[in-house]
Amino acid sequence: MRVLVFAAVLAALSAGAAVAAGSLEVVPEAPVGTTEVKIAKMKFATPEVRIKTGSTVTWTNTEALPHNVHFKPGGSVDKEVEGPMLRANQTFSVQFNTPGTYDYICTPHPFMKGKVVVE
Ligand SMILES: [Cu+2]
Repeated sequence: MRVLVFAAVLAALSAGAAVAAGSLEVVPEAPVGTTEVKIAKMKFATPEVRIKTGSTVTWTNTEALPHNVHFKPGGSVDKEVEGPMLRANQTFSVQFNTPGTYDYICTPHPFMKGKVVVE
């Protein structure tokens, strides 16, 4: 799944710099200054974070049970982004390029909810 996400990002990048960056962009590594959201006890420990446009959020699963981060179309989300299942201590990073409110869930545990407010 991780490979598929990267392939999609590479395909998007190779489509040309003239194409505007999407509102959500999966990035391969946690950049310096990223906003961190830990996943613990079947919850997103910081369920709402506020960031500046162009900033990155990195999720880290801190427990043995696998979780992911899944944005479904709606609200400010214009295309679905389903992150890979994260095992313990694995991370997933997304850069937000457009202001708005981005709600997300964990695919296998849809009661796990979070939101990124991009200002
Ligand atoms: Cu989960």
